[in-house]
Amino acid sequence: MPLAAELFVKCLENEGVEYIFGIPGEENLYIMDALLNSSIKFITVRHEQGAAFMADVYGRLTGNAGVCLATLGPGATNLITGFADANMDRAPIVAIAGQGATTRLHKESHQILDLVSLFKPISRYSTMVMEPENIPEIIRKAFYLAQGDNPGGAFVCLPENIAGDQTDQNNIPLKVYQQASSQPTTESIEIAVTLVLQAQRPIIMVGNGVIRNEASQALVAFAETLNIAVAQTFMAKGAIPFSHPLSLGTVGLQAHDYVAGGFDEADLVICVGFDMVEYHPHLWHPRCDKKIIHIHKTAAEIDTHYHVSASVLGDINKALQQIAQLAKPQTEHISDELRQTIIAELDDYAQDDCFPLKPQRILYDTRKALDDEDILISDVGAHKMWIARLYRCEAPNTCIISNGFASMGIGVPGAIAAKLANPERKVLTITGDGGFMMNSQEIETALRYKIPIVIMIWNDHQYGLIKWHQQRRFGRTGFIDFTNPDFVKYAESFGAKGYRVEKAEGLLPTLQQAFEDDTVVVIDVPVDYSENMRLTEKLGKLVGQS
Ligand SMILES: Cc1ncc(C[n+]2csc(CCOP(=O)(O)OP(=O)(O)O)c2C)c(N)n1
Repeated sequence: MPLAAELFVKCLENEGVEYIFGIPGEENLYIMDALLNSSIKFITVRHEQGAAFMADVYGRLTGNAGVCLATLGPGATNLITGFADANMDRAPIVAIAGQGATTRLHKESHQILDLVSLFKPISRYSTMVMEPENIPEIIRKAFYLAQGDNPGGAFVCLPENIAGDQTDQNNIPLKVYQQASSQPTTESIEIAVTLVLQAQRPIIMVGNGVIRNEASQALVAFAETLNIAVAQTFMAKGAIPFSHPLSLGTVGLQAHDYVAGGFDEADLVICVGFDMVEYHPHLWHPRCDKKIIHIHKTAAEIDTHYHVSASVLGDINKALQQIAQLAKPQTEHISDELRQTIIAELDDYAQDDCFPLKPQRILYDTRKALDDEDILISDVGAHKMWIARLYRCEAPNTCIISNGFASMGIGVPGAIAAKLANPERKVLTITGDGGFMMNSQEIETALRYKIPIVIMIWNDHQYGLIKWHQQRRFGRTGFIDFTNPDFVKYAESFGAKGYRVEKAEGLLPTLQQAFEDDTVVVIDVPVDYSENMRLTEKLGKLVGQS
């Protein structure tokens, strides 16, 4: 008779799980042992937070839930930040934790926490296996909900005594299926078409839902057919190529985006796959004076500034195709002032030889070093704001920014997962020195599994974004300074390569060399963040979320 842990692993295989990221513990010994006979590759990491971020980015890039695993108590709590990040960024993730035996869960007991309650507010589903025969249903439900219309986190814990119980041979994994998206109703399409026909100055706002639902092509066709310009949120970068004439660029950083992004002059905002956690509607719809069409798989959140005139729910591809067929093209579209400003700004700084380097110069050279399909993973901080604004992203899922939960520390583990999911592409993470030190230990993981990634650190010895906010709000700063290790020596001590950029012209050749090195490479790039306040002076206060 198979053990419950063996059935559990069979069910994961049945879901197509390729990797599990995690750290074993005493209470999940049975699972770890069952994994020895499995096709699933276990990636042993150095901190459970790293495992959760890896699962987060793997889920976001592939659409299949990334899986992370920890022991009970402290192992499970260490998963929380990366797991919450995935849940709020709507990346499918399944977290598995061990749990103490059911004979001691009712009382104070070593390392016992009520894990189901702990994960409940940050997940779509949180449960504990109480009987081995429930495992097929629980695993199916976890993946079904994590990968559903509103994707996110599912948490399952397995008490150690249940894991070691025997289970019936007939207890087998359930058939895997994902409910097909419902079709938008004719009535909702008609209402949307009427609004588009009535509009004088429509604008499209794209959120990550377009990329998640593989609707980027349909979106570009929709925009072209109707001649309507497209603004993208941070997490929708690449939904329409930056170089497309109808692309307005990425919005959501500065107060000025409301004007430069074209929202000020718009009378209709067509929100496609837009999630409110990313860019609060009061920032782009302050006067509540526009009509909104909401096209998504899930219903719109209620918000004073997001009062929708039409809600087209269901398959996003179908919705876009059907509306485009029935509506008429606009004679002119909102001007791409924001995109033109960005092109001009990048060109202005292309040869800037100041040292430390300006963010604009770094991103200009970074774009040169990466092909359109290569992947850039941003960490969280001032560098993220610059990446969101200036990185010219040409294809979906090639610039990964966490903008829902927006947790520091995602960069290094995220790059590892991105490379595992896309071994043929170059993967770069840009991180602040603060965020880098939160999960830098995963350099060892990347080296051990021979996962070549390039880590570019914007070195300013400070929590740069917080300094930016302090300068703007109070005109003085505090509590943001720290010292760094020698990043080159630090990298080398792991067996990775380390480079320090010592002049502006040095960056591009160093990046090119780093990708040729085909190992884990750390590049220390001193950055000049005095540009932050200059941007604020030019474009108004920073509204992008940290
Ligand atoms: C885990 C976590 N802690 C704190 C914050 C708040 N926060 C956002 S950005 C930031 C500073 C980031 O500093 P650094 O990594 O050096 O990047 P920089 O801003 O200098 O580019 C902080 C503390 C956060 N988003 N996530």
